[in-house]
Amino acid sequence: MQIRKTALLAMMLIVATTMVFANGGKDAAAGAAADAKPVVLRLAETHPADYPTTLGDIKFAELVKERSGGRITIEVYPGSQLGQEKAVIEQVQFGAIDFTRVSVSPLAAFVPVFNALQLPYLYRSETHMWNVLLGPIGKELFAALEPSGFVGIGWFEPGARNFYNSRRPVAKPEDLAGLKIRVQESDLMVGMVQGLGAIATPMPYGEVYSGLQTGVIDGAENNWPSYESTSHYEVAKYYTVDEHTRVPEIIIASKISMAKLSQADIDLIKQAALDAIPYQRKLWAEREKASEAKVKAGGSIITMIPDKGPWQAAMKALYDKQPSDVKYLVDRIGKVE
Ligand code: GTR
Repeated sequence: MQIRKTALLAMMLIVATTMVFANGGKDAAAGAAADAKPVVLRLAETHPADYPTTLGDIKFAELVKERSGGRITIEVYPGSQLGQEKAVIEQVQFGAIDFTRVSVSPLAAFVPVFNALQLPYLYRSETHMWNVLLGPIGKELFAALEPSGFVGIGWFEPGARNFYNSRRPVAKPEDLAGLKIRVQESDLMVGMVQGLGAIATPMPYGEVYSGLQTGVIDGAENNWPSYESTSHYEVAKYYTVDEHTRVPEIIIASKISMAKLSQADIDLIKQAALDAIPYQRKLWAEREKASEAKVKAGGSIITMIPDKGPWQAAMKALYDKQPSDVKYLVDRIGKVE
């Protein structure tokens, strides 16, 4: 009797164990099925569909789709359909938009240490900037995004920014005196324009054309492709090639959206963004030339600045008033090859 009881217990144990294992297997399969569920994510872009940076976003989305076997779709919404940059960054922060490609300038209003990447005359060249972005400093800055609810995904080429206005040719900083210049929604950019003796007006990108047209502002500043694609050159024909900043373009994701993905998927997304860079940079270089030719043909009057010395000197106060974490990074950026 005792033996039969023990045998029964042993059998029950085997059955129970088998059930546990079977169930464990089922859970694992369910996990894999959940991973395999298609995901659709949205990316907000301010530029029009044919702009090199938007095409870079699209390349990034294509790589993600291909490498996830069609499982992860990133829909790119160009032309500020999802809002202007500052508003979009806020939405990314609380998870209503999954990704955005923005300029570091408005992002620095949320994560101020990013000001270290947009100070005037910071980089010796485009190559210097890329070495900073793709090196340890770029990685540290990505990490600095996380406490504010963002995940750093990738960088794109921004070109150099130049001043333009509707009033007069500008050949030296003093020529800007009294002009109302639109800047991105960034305190650092306000400080930069004030340092040059002009009146800074922060304003969303999408409002600049009418601002110039109605005379609410006299000028703005941007790279050749933006000056051309927005048609600002039609209403502000004096363009000064002072190349005061290179403000990196960045793709960020919402931490809330990324928390729903596996680490393997996040890694796949980051690698895709990295691999889209050469494509965007190639298109960027082509568009810079095409835009320059187009605005010149359209009647823009170009002032070259061979000696940037006086412009750089006017920025000293801006450097001096940076907090210590920014100064520390600026110092390290200077040492990057
Ligand atoms: C462009 C940049 C945009 C936007 C714009 C602006 O160069 O690519 O993301 O920041 O400048 O001036 O607002």
